[in-house]
Amino acid sequence: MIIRSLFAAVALLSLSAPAAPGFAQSEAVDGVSFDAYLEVLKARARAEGVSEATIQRMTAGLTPNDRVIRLDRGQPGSPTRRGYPALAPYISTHVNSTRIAGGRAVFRENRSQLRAAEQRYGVPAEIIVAIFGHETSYGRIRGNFDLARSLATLAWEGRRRELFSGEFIALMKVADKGYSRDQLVGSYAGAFGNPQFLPSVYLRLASDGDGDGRANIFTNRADTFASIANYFRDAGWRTGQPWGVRAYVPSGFNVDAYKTELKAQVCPRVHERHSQWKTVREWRDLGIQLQRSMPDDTLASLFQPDGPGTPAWLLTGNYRVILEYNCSNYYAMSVGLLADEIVN
Ligand SMILES: [Ca+2]
Repeated sequence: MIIRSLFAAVALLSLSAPAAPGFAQSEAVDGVSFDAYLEVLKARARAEGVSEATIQRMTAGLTPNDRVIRLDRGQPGSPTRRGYPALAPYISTHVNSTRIAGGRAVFRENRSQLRAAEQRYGVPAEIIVAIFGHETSYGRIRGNFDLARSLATLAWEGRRRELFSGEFIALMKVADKGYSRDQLVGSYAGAFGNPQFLPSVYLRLASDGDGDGRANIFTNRADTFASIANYFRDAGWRTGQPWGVRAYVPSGFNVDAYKTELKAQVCPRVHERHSQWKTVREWRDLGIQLQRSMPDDTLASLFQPDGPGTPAWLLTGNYRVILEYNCSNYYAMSVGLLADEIVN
């Protein structure tokens, strides 16, 4: 709050008086100057083995980007106590006919590359394509923020310094592999390429799908598919298990009676909406019917996001893997449903 009002006061000041050259609207939580903090980042990159040439080309002329900070602060927080926005309208805008047609085209046109990723990592092609569609509209919208500038700005500004300084150093290491600063552009928060990986994720999980020795997630589809699939395998995707199945809840069934009592450590507001885990057999014994069969011993949680009388799903552990990519029930449901549309 203090930061926010300080920011507002500085913004007002900049409206009432002409800005001096180099005047930045934003400032760091600890008052350190951007240039001083950039020297700290550069020293750390050097200490971690990044070449001097890379450090210089990636940081030349770097200034803080106020727009990045504004966008970062404008991120919606947790839902209000009034409840969660409805899922159905979100699905109708995100799993629309354009996106379904786009996904089917990608699926058709890249069949052999997708099959290779599916076989190597055990992750279904349609899930890979659905992630590609959600992250960048199948590669059309990858973002054009200078990643070095965005990450240096967010690290310097300091509310999540640990996260963003680490990502800045990771970006230097990505650049050191021979990617130019012009190539290293993406979202305001540092995600880039077709799968919108953060630099640290790139270093850990980006994969070479076409065997040329590089993981080019910017323009190479085989590499993009392999990288997304590797992310999913790493996050624990179980081969052969669906993400979830539409379920029919008998009238009068009280979904709330089976609410989970577990408190998730990461994004609890997302997980608190799911029921307890039960096997498919147990759910069936309670009267829940499945649209498609799943083995009786599959563990699943019941999710009826929009309340009684609206669609419900039984979600498996693979749904939680989609949440690892982006922890939002809206995102994960949308990815799962798009994947289903792509192959059905
Ligand atoms: Ca490659």
